[in-house]
Amino acid sequence: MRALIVVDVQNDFLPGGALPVPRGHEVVEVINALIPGFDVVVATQDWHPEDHGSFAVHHGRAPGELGELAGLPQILWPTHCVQGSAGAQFAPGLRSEAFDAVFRKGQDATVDSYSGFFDNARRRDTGLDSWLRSRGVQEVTLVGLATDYCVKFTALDASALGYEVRLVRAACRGVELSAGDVERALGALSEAGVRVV
Ligand code: VGL
Ligand code: ZN
Repeated sequence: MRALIVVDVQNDFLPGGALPVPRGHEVVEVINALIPGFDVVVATQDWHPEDHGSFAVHHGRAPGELGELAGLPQILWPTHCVQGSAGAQFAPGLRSEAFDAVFRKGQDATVDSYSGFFDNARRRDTGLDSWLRSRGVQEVTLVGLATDYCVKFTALDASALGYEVRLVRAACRGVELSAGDVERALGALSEAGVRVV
């Protein structure tokens, strides 16, 4: 069984959103076109409480600065994807009615969660792994936002969990806080056995 994992294609990650990914909106039509080719389609949704510890405002710092959260280095982000807000909704036009399940992450204010499988401190799992396993999924294809954060860490965890992992480049966009972050992410993924197609 083959699954498509649609990572964080949410309004706040589109141009004009709170944490805009350059050309993030361009993934929507590419993902819609891929959906019919898969046995199951799941999505992740960044879903933070208002007081989430990754938000720069709670540290009296500027977005993009480095802080600490859960004992880990933490990039401090603009306030984004607050639970129930318009910014947390799926992007307009995305065929979200085709999603068989949605896994929300980043709900614990004390730790960030880039991967769709586990939080960054690996305290909790989202249920995505057991959901996929119970349906006999062995191969996963990753698409969405952002290549250098949530897509990257979801792909690395999928690979470590034993799935065959593919990433469709044309269906991902990155934040690129530093120029070259996307290329470096794709390099790290290739090295981990992810097939970038
Ligand atoms: C993401 C930064 C903060 C992502 C989520 O979806 O890649 N990046 N929260
Ligand atoms: Zn987030």
